[in-house]
Amino acid sequence: MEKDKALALVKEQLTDHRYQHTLGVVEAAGKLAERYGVDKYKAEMAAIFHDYAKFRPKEEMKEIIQTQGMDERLLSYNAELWHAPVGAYLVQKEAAMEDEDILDAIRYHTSGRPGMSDLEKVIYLADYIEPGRHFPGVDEVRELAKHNLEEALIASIRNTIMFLLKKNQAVFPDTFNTFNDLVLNNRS
Ligand code: DGI
Ligand code: FE
Ligand code: FE
Repeated sequence: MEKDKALALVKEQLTDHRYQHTLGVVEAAGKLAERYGVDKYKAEMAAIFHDYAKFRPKEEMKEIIQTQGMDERLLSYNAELWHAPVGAYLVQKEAAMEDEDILDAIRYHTSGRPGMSDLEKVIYLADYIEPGRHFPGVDEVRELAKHNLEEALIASIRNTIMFLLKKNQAVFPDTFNTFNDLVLNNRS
């Protein structure tokens, strides 16, 4: 698929603000892909589509999770988690995306998962550090991302977990498991 075609499909699904965020993720993902030897086309495609399902009605997302064999534990946690796996499903169904690496990068871009591929790491991180993000701690992660993909990813997941804990929000187990997996396997 052409990048422009993909962008046009996504633009229809998003608000202008969210589309601008998506363009930021594409830019960040392209740079990270070059830096860390990840397929740039796949990184840009996954970035373009990563928030495809962001504005689907909750009821529609819930039904897709229930009928398509997805992890139903998601339904007990924050609905913000749902657009990632549902997005992977809809991008395959509605945009005819068949590349499993790209679909996995979309699927796991919010929760992460243990054993993430480099492409998945690039998308998770690009989503966190894209130029339009301004939350506390993001500059430190941007610096880490220049030198070490794992260190940067660990910092971004740690920040996300701490952010949720401070708001007394439940943390999806995969997010903790991803953090543990990265810390335990990060040689240093
Ligand atoms: O879709 P975006 O806003 O670009 O970013 P995202 O897909 O990373 O969504 C992150 C949101 O999900 C963020 O506001 C935190 C929220 N969230 C809620 N519960 C969890 C969670 N994020 C993670 N990683 N794990 C959770 O358990
Ligand atoms: Fe997202
Ligand atoms: Fe995003």
